[in-house]
Amino acid sequence: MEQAETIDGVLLSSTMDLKSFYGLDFKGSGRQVRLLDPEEVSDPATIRFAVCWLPDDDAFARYPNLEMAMSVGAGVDALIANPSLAGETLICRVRDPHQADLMAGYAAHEVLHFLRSFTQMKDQQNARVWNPLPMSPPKKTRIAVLGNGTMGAAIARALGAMGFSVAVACRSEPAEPLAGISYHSGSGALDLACRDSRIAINVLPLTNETENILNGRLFNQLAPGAWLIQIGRGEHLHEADFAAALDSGQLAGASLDVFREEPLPESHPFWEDARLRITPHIASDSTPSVVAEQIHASAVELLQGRRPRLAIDRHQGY
Ligand code: OXD
Repeated sequence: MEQAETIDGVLLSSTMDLKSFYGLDFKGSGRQVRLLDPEEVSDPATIRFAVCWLPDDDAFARYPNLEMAMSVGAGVDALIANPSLAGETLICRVRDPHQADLMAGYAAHEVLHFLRSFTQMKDQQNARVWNPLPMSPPKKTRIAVLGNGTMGAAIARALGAMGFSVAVACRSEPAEPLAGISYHSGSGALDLACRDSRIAINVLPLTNETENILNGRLFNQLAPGAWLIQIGRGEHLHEADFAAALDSGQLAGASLDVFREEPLPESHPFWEDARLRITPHIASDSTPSVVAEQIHASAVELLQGRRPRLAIDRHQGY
């Protein structure tokens, strides 16, 4: 009987055991797709794709015939920046609707925490103080969502459903705009979305154009005493401008989930700043079953000589 054609991939991560975390075992799939840890690879020339999360700088150098590198997450910035990944190798990402819902949940939680003064409520509870604080109706509260990919769209939908006045900054007008949401595209999009917003939520992809985009200029567009929810990438934040905006009161504080260096070093001043709410890059995670399914589908597309549907545009950076 003729043997089914197979395609081999390798798992590359400097921080996690991808196989056990995502349950990446395609044994039940007719073994059309095989995934190996680097130490299981006897002939690197047979490896046609890699599944990655924060691979080492030289991780790809060993595999001369690599055609695709796939991120187990939504972000591909670490792959684009990897010096050992050849320029012509396709880059793919997972597109997980459940991950977008998790992201929306994190954003909604931080929005309400700030707007409904839950930190003060906890302080008051600790001091046995009964002191209701004023609140403003969601419709009159403008929130800027920076980015309109899978994550941004889910956040805008969730906040819109809660009645907030949501302004989305996007590269181009969406094909299917959500009712009740205002969209700003083109060169002035960020300024327009941020103008007079009480909260800015960053979910932009990290590209050369968006590095340091959370800077003094953007903070100054927001309403005085605004809140930043930073769930994009650490490199988006201009830390000196951020410190200045906190000290001037232009920003009341921020929820920070991503950092230039992760884990956030113990000596970093963010840890001690009472104006900040810090979480360890947990705003969302991709769902293991979706990751496994999308890796398998992309590998099969490659095997069949088709461009995987989850391939990104390297030029755009996402
Ligand atoms: C991702 C992330 O890229 O979790 O998916 O940051």
